[in-house]
Amino acid sequence: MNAFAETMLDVARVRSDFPILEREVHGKPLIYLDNAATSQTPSAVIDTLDDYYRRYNANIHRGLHTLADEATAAYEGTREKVRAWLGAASHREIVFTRGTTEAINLVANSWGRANLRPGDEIIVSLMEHHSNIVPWQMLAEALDVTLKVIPVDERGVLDQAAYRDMLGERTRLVCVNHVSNALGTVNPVAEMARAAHEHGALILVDGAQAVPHQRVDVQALDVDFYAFSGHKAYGPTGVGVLYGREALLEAMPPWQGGGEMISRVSFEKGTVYSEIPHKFEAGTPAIAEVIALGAALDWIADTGIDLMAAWEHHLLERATDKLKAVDGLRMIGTAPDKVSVLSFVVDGAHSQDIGLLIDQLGVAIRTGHHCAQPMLASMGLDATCRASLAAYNTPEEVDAFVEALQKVIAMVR
Ligand code: C6P
Repeated sequence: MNAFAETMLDVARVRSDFPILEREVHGKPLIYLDNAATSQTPSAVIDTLDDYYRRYNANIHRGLHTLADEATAAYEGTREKVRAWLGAASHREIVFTRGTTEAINLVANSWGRANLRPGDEIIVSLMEHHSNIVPWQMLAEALDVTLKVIPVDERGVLDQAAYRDMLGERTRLVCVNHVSNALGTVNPVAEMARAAHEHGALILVDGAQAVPHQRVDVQALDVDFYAFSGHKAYGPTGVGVLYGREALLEAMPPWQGGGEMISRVSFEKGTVYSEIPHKFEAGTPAIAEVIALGAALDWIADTGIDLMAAWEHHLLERATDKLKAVDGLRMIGTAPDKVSVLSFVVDGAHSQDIGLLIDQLGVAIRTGHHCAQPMLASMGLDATCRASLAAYNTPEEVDAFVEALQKVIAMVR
């Protein structure tokens, strides 16, 4: 038991920030273990959304009235918070998107279409979420670019030797997640970035599962692009972030046209685009959600990301030990460096049946392919059960989850 984490994170206080944790499901206290899909939102985030619509709902930029000024200041204030949170050099490097998926599609459609030529190579890993596979497949098909796939060992660890062998003079971009949503593996992205750069390639990191669980510093990692979603980091849905190095974003063409992303439009003289990052934010953005993402980052900062990480690690170890003792259960993803995720299959029990029945006992877990079909298929699987942790989970919930799981397994076998 990690006595440090036990004493330092006041989990009762953390939980009191999340009204939804008080609800019951099927007459049982909710045990929410689907945090990798979407984490719950603290009152501070809910109140920020509410406050925006009650007090200063207005479209941002260009407005001359007070409400527009206030909304713009709060929106741009979040950009600065995200910059500081990711350790980016400039707020110009922070683009708001709808989520990780849109951030990756932005890079594929803008940087990819402007820079890739037939015969170029993009490296992705086998353990990517579909949102870091499909945009590259679409691009590869359109531009006659080759996709190479880094293999993964039976523990769920990327084969770094194979990766280094794949890098070559045709490699233009490496796309890898910081943390795998299906396995929980933490990938050595700083080391992978160094190797990519040695070959003159760029690296895009999908940080959707990393930002909620660990400190991220894009300059220390020395990555070129980094993406994450608000709704997995205690923030609202509909908002995400693309970090991109300033020089890269400057040189990239816009990928969506419309309002906000122009400084002048004329049929006679042509259109002049806005400066970065606005060049990549066409149309009215998710203003309230962006502002509330700032509140989520404040909440994480106040709670303490290191404390949260230590606490979650303690829960992960406890849950792993208990699950290992369950008869016929096989953990999927046993990398030495893992966060938050417990993926598993059980002999003689369908994952979907487990998910449905355990819900009846108040426990929310996810079952299926977790949008990582290539990874699961390589392990001979089409689905797993996945419990994923957040800072508000408790050792008692972990114990109750494993107890409920035992009951469910006894019912379905
Ligand atoms: N993973 C999960 O249950 P969006 O939908 O754009 O916010 O995030 C997509 C995404 C990208 N990368 C990783 C590593 C992810 O985990 C996700 C979302 C959810 O695991 C939904 S499938």
